[in-house]
Amino acid sequence: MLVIRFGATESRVHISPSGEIVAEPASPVFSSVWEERFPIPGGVATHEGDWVWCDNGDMLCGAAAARVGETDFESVTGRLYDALFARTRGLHLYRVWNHVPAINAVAPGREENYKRFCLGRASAFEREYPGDCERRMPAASAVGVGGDRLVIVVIAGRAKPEHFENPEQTPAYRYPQKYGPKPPSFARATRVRTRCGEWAFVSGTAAIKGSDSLHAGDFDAQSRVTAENLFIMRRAIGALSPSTVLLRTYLKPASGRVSVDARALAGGPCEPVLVSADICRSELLLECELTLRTPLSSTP
Ligand code: 3EB
Repeated sequence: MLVIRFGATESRVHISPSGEIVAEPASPVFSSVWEERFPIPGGVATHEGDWVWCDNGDMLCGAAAARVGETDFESVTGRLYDALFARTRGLHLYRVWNHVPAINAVAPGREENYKRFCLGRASAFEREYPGDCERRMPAASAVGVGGDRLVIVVIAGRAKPEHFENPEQTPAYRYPQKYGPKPPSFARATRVRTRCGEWAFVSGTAAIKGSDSLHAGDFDAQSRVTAENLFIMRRAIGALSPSTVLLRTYLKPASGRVSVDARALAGGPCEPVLVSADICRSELLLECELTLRTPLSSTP
């Protein structure tokens, strides 16, 4: 079992007494539900350096938290990703969450922290999958978090997943250089059939068409474009009739909002979690993501 719990005052990851991997990013919550639970049964949980892992032979989940500072943003990101890749070798990545401290801050003489994070992550992808990076990139999100620890959470597994792009958005890994020296390393959605059920993950999704942010400063207009992009991705991943739809929304504190129309954003009923977090592009006021899950019927 993987649990992602918001509302902590300091980011940390740990193994619970019942053997669950628990990631607690230091982000305030607005919703009454503070955590998302990913029912990945069984497995043995272990500590390995910055990471905690739980492996049930079919799916592997992990979480890490590590201090990052002005001088070492790229190298700490690279170190965490190198360890992630070492542990998931022979498996496929399904979903990665990145919680980046001071995400929009710029240290003197440096790029913005998000761009430095992207550089560290992209370099690690290239080291692990030379010449084959893009096909390996799973659904992901990267948002701000309080404190000074970079938090990374990952779900991987044996079964080969399918990755999807949004035809109305430039693939993030081909964003032009103005968004940073190395583009973000993720797919818009990932779907996989595992022994623990069928999963689909829609990446952090915002008011972007092509590679441009739309409607700077207009929350309602950004919400409409975000809902449309989520709908496009739900259609792209196909006829999955999920028993569970988790909607996580990140609201930028500066948006002044504390609620959203979850049903409109998810395109139907969902379990909404509403988190306060800065978004990687400072003009974006919200970002949403989906986790869809269908248990496999007992007969194949
Ligand atoms: C975007 O569409 C908005 O860097 O991993 C969304 C999802 C975004 C993932 C990442 C960034 C990331 O580009 C930002």
